[in-house]
Amino acid sequence: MQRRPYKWHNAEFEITRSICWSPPGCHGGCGVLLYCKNGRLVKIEGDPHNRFNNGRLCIRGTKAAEAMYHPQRLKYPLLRAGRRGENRWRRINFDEAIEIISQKFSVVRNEFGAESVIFCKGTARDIGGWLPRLCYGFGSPNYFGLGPGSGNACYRPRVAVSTAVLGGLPVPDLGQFDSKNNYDIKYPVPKCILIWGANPIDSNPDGLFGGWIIDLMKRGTEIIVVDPQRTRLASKAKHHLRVKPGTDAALALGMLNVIFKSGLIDQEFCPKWVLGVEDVKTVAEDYPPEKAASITGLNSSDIIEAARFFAGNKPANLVWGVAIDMNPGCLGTIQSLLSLITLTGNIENPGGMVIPGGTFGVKRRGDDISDFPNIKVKRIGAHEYPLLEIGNPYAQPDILLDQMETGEPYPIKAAWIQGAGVIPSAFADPERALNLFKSLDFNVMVDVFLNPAAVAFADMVLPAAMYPEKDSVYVHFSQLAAVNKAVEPPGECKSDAQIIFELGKKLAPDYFPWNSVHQWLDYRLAPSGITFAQLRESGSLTPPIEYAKYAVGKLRKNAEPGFETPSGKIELNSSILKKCGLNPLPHHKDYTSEYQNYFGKEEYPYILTTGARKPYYFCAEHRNIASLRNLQPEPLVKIHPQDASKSGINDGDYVKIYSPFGSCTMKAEVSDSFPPGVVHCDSGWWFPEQDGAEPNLFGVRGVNVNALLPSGLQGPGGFGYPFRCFICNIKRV
Ligand SMILES: Nc1nc2c(c(=O)[nH]1)N[C@H]1C(S)=C(S)[C@@H](COP(=O)(O)OP(=O)(O)OC[C@H]3O[C@@H](n4cnc5c(=O)[nH]c(N)nc54)[C@H](O)[C@@H]3O)O[C@H]1N2
Ligand SMILES: Nc1nc2c(c(=O)[nH]1)N[C@H]1C(S)=C(S)[C@@H](COP(=O)(O)OP(=O)(O)OC[C@H]3O[C@@H](n4cnc5c(=O)[nH]c(N)nc54)[C@H](O)[C@@H]3O)O[C@H]1N2
Ligand SMILES: [Mo]
Repeated sequence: MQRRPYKWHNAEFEITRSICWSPPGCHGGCGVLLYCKNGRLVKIEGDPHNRFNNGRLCIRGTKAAEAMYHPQRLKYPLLRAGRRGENRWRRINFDEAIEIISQKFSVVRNEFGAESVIFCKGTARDIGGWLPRLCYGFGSPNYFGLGPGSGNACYRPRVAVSTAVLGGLPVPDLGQFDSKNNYDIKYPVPKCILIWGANPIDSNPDGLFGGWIIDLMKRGTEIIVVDPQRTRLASKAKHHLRVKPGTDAALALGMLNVIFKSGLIDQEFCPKWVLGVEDVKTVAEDYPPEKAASITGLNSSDIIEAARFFAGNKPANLVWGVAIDMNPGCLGTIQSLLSLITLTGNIENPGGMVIPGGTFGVKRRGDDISDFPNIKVKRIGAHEYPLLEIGNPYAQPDILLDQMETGEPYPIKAAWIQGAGVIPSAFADPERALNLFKSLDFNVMVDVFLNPAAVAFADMVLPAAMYPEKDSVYVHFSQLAAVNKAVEPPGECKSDAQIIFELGKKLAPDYFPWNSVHQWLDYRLAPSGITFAQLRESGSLTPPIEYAKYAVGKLRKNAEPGFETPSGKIELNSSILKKCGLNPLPHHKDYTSEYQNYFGKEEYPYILTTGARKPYYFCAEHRNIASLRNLQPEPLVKIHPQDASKSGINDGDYVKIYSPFGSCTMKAEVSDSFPPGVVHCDSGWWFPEQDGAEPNLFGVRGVNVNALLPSGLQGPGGFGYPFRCFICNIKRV
């Protein structure tokens, strides 16, 4: 292990090596050098020695100090002083805060049961490693991911279905792993990357650095982009398939049809390791390219060419994004895409898709519920949606809202919300969600700024430290690294882990035996055999990669060859999905047409897609960071020139976007970056500079596109939501 100090001096600077992580929000992983002067962070640079980003850094990454030293930053615990919504607060100290919370939560536990307290995180990242222990240790099974809430429609559907079908989440081998240990295998540049519903060079989601794709393109990789939007990557693609939102599964099935007909199924891999090939073929026979073309709005010749190119150019891999999950039909899409990579033999091959072997044994997500025998009650949604228990289990937020309303089978009384916004991001039908959270007895939020939801329903707000102000550990498939503190946090801000630790000591002391968070860090790192002190000196560690692990029994708990599924094979006709009462095979269902037929194609002629990522904002964050806000001061709705002229809308006009359920108003960007018939609205907007008190709530109401969506539209299995395939109409205001 290489050793370098993690802190050093250069001229007037003290420099700390660290990892850019939330807060401020980022899925992160970029190595950074934090330049400090007199105890203040003055400059951030990408760390050239970190293999993840090789010195590169995005615009938000360079601006973290602006967030840290922002005048509106939360610095002390706040206790609500007025009524909820009045935005009046009283400063208290941390010990008082912890005392009040533990008393309130204990009362609920005694009177109603621990399950009546829910523990939620959002897209904020350095929480998931810690919070499950507090939740389960307290005795509640109800650990939620509210990023987003509706339909659990981010990442979790892909993890659950992949785990059911092939025993784990396959990730694209983009050269990010350390292949030094594989002496006989040289990393081959993938011939093709299929980028589907993802825009990784702007989003860099979940441990995937978009720059790796650009590096590979420079070495000859061709890309196929499936996205209605002409993204920067799409503009450089060999094939850009501008699929009609919500019809992805039909396209994937059309491609499978071509691949079967062209004899491009991998005849070495499939007979040995895959079940259900014939069943998938039968499904795909129903989607000849002409039919797929008419459903998806594409040309059949483009579908044929793209399918042949993908299947005929091994190794190929798949970079898939959240657009897949933002459709009630996501299970069918995910199954279809897993079929595409499996049937072309791009599983566990160099440059294809690999099922990561783990990050030196360290768990990214903290503890599992199974380690807490004290919990006898099932998670919310587990009864209705057994698939939730597979892969990366969370409770189900749509059922949560229903349960908050009915109190059945038991009441919900209090919520711990750490790094989640609730509105504008997490829920469709935001007013219903707001009212239901308001109906609880006691709500705590842990954040770095006061957001609309905190004003609307929090009774206490705790201030979290930002990443340059804390020690922590970054764990992801391609990297294990220390987050190193460079400066002291302001006021009484504490790291998320520290806050959880202090509350855990009170509420679940048996599960928090340590004297400090550093001891807890060492406990989490223990499987890797190194301590936090060693890790921070070693710098970022890249896990080794091993291919074809199925052949040598390295994917199964019983050490037999094969995949960690009931049959030991990849189950494209999935026995687990079948057992969960779900369609076990790839399939397509056009929900958007159903909505349109029901509510009228004339009244709602447009398909509404939302929230495609932009580099300068992270979900609902950064609207208060002046240097970023200047780049796009207000929310935009993208409308194709043809559609704009039909409705008499000019670039820069204010436009009302409405559905049968609600509306919002945004400024028009007339642009052909989305195809005709598709309207794109930004999501996550509020105006931190405006009045926070009700009813204004920082202006969140007029610009929240989620107000157009009703609740209850989650797809089969409790997964997927039409955030990217709903219906709307537009008019100039
Ligand atoms: N800069 C920045 N980075 C982020 C975030 C952020 O807010 N800002 N958010 C983080 C989070 S929470 C997530 S989940 C990830 C998401 O990151 P990605 O998974 O990369 O997803 P997006 O960029 O939101 O959307 C990808 C593409 O989906 C397209 N799309 C829209 N509808 C459809 C459809 O029906 N089908 C298909 N095939 N494509 C469609 C959009 O045009 C968009 O280009 O990014 C993370 N990283
Ligand atoms: N219409 C539409 N809606 C969407 C989406 C879309 O594409 N379209 N995208 C959805 C997706 S994929 C997601 S993941 C959700 C995101 O939904 P949320 O997770 O609710 O995202 P935010 O609203 O940004 O709220 C996150 C809050 O956490 C705080 N925070 C950030 N990092 C940390 C941290 O490390 N610790 C603590 N304590 N606080 C932190 C931020 O300041 C912010 O207030 O939005 C979803 N909503
Ligand atoms: Mo997300």
